[in-house]
Amino acid sequence: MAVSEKISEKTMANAIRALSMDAVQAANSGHPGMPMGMADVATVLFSDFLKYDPKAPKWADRDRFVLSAGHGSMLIYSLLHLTGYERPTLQDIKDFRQLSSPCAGHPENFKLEGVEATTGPLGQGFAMAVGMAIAERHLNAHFGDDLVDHKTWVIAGDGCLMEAINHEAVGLAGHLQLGRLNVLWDDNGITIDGGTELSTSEDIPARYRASGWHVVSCDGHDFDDIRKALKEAEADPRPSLVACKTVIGYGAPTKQGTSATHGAPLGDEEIAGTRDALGWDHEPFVVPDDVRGAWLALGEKGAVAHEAWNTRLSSHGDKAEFERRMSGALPDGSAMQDYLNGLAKDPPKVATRKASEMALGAITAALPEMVGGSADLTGSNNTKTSSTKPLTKDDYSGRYIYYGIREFGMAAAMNGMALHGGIIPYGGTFLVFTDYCRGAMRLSAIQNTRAIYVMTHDSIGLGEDGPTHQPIEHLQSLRAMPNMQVFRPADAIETAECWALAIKRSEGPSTLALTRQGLPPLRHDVSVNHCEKGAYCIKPAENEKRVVLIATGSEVSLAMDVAAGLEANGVGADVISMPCTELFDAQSDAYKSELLGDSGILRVSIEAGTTFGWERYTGLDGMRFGIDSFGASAPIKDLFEHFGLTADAITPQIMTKLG
Ligand SMILES: Cc1ncc(C[n+]2csc(CCOP(=O)(O)OP(=O)(O)O)c2C)c(N)n1
Ligand SMILES: [Mg+2]
Repeated sequence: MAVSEKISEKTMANAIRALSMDAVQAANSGHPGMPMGMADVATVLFSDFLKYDPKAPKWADRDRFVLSAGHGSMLIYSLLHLTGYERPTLQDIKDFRQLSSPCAGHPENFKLEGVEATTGPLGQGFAMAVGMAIAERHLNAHFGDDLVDHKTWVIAGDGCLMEAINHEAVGLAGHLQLGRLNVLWDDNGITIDGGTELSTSEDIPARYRASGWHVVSCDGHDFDDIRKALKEAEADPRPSLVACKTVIGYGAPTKQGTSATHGAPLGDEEIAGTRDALGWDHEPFVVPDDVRGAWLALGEKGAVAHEAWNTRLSSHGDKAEFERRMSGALPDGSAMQDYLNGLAKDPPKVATRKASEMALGAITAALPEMVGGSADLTGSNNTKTSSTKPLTKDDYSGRYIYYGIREFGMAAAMNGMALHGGIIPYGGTFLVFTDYCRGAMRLSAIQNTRAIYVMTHDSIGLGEDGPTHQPIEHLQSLRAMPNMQVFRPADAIETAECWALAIKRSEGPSTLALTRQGLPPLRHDVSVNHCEKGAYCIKPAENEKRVVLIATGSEVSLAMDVAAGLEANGVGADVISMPCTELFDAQSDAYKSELLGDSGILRVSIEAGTTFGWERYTGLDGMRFGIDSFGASAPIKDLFEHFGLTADAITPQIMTKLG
């Protein structure tokens, strides 16, 4: 035990309690109960178990610590501050929840080094930690113990364990036997509405054991007992759940053990009573030097392991490659251009999901950091390549994860891998099931993670499976998500270009919306990545231009047919392929108006999804062809006819509108 002789662990934990209740009181908002309840457990974790170096928060072989119960953010802010991270400063903590402070309401990975993941949506931190633990084992299999040998620790609450995603995350971690994943459950029997008996009768340890986990429990306020349980968790080859029996709001004389401490300031009187009860007689935000010194001494311990690791790295044969992968930089090489040059010679008529598989063949061969997978739709999503052998509990070196029917868990695990670093994750399901992934996709966007969603069966073009499987509002709703780039390529060449853009995009997620049905090749030149500007003219008007047709994905070829009909009537029509509206929106006004034409031009959008939002490009006086109801079950040809998405249906309407 390296804790200072003089300062008891209880006193150290009380520093967390005091900072937490004071910060929440000052902000007049926040959650004191959880940090006060878990302060003792966290003190033991940061004393004797977690491998970290506050002077090097990004050290690649640090243990990952995820506060899945993100509402307890003052716990992690206190820990980072006390152990000597540069931020948060004491002032940052005093400014808890204010715009100027990195101590946001919930932990944000982009605001503080040391915060590994943005948490708050309950259950997702835990599920991201599963991805981190996969990443650790995978990189260990490639680079060995000398470079990659760390653990993943999670603090999760009753809520994290109750959420549906927990079932997926626990199932995946148990199946892959992620023994270095240890979850400390704040087993306080309280949620917002009151006692957990209001809403659950689940035997949680039994569920975890049945999923291949090791479970141990401890008194979360008995330091020796906590230490014993964490040792057992570390030693067990299975992922571990440590049920820490705690009292929420520990120390608050009248409110502890009740939901009153969950998410509201304790109030001046209760805080004074807590100071008495804990024997903490310091002013708000004051941590006495000896207590601070004891915490800083803990933080300094990690430098030794870090230094030893630096020495191993400096003489390691894989140093350059390891550092490249962890930095997220792409390797030099021309694999994608070579592939595109090959495509251009004889562009195939294939579904874009197939074109994606072909592109992935080239990309995964050239980029060992790509780790793919699918939520049980491998053969439909076309996500597996000859370079991506399965990642299993017996062989973590594999690069393909059979996620099972766990879309949300998959997306969260992808975030975890991307946050861990060293991996570019991609994963597939049907576009319609982005609804199941959405919470994690949103966190990809918030956290700026390079997670690539391969979403196939992107319209009624999937045919007979019918309305439950046919996305309608999905494209537009994903486009509405800030920092999510949605790509809908029109043919094999555009698909490769979109893949190249998704991979290059280190600062955020991408969704590729891909067809089930075959599409004709439209592009032949590959000298420039035309998708880079989000939209481009794929066919200029031959007659005097009166119409601009804007289409995406499978409807670009339909727009070409419509344009041919218009030209036959003497009406000039540009066809704009718009594979990525977000990238187009970022172009100059000049480029946008060059493409969309001036006010005298009729703008027409065609996309086999909701027309909602297409006024953005067509203007209110333009025309929008799409589908504003749910789909239907029928063969593809009948469906496009039924929904009026054929050249025969569209061309005359445009002619009428032109008058
Ligand atoms: C997905 C999601 N649903 C709801 C919430 C709102 N919420 C925040 S904390 C909480 C209760 C969590 O209970 P528990 O994990 O036991 O935390 P404790 O009260 O013990 O601190 C709820 C419902 C949320 N943050 N995320
Ligand atoms: Mg609770």
